[in-house]
Amino acid sequence: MTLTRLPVAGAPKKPLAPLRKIAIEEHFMNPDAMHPEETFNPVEFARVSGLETEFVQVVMQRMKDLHHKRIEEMDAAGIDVSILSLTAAGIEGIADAGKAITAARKVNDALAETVARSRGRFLGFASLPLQDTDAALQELEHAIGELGLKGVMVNGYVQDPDKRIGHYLDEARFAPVWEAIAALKVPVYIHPRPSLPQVRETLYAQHAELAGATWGFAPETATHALRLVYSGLFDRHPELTVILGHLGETLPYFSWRIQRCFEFNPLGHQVNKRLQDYLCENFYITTSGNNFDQALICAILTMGADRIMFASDYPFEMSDDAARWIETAPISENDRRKIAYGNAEQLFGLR
Ligand code: GRE
Ligand code: ZN
Repeated sequence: MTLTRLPVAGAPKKPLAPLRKIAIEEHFMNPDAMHPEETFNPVEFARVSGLETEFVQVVMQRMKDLHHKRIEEMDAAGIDVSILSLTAAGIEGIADAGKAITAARKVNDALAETVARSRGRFLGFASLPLQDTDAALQELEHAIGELGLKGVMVNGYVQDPDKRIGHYLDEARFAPVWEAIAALKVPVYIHPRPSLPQVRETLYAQHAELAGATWGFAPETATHALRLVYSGLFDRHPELTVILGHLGETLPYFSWRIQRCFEFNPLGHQVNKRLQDYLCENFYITTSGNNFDQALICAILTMGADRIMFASDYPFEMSDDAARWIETAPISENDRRKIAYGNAEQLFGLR
């Protein structure tokens, strides 16, 4: 008789403890709080985001569920806590400031209730009516100070009443908001939204399939982040923390070239540090919707594992795909734990 298998003498009887996770970019929508013609028209959402309508229909159902299937999916993925945020374009997409103010208050109050009822499974990011900075300051105080939300979600540029104009957060009008955020010591998540119509009509003409999460969201959001850096925001407020999704919207990969070209061509802009330094000191990135070993390793080599947090980008992605990926990605166990939950615990004061 020939035996071909080795004896399993000391095999552990119990499986290893599963990797617990905190997920940082997990979206919901609140149709009750929003004005239907302002946002969440599924056909319009599909059109501007470059999505198939069938995909949007499923995503919208998953989006509205804050109880059953969502919790089941979290359990199956080993996600202890999800930090919930209003999906893009959210409050930022509302052209009318008055409507934005009302909607933000409703969304934040309802979110705080959902968090309170969740027995610790949910935390939340606040939405701000940035169309009116005084109102945004009030809402910030309410949402963070009174409701206990954990930071601010900003879905890209803030809509001007003129639909072809968007306001990026480096504009001077937002200076008091950044000051208040710095004082509160909470992070700001800058999430993609579709580029302005004139960009979609030109750069993505005949190529709606490229305008959204495939590609267009990344340069849109990376540019927003770079505008913050080169406006000197982080020199004025070195304690600010900005979070980017999708493993940094390409910035870790491109940071050397940006820095290099900026050094030769600053065109009147001056900042104190290298881009890589700002990425390491003022930014966190999440793994949302980018379960790619090579990109993760680039991000670790650029920013360090201390600056990366797990996210699944529910409901646009399957949480269990993201979970199985981070559980087996070719990185150290120490880095895996930091990314899965440790960095989030530290940043959001959950320990
Ligand atoms: C996201 O939240 O990342 C997202 C959208 C819209 C389409 C696809 C997608 O907001 O991943
Ligand atoms: Zn997202």
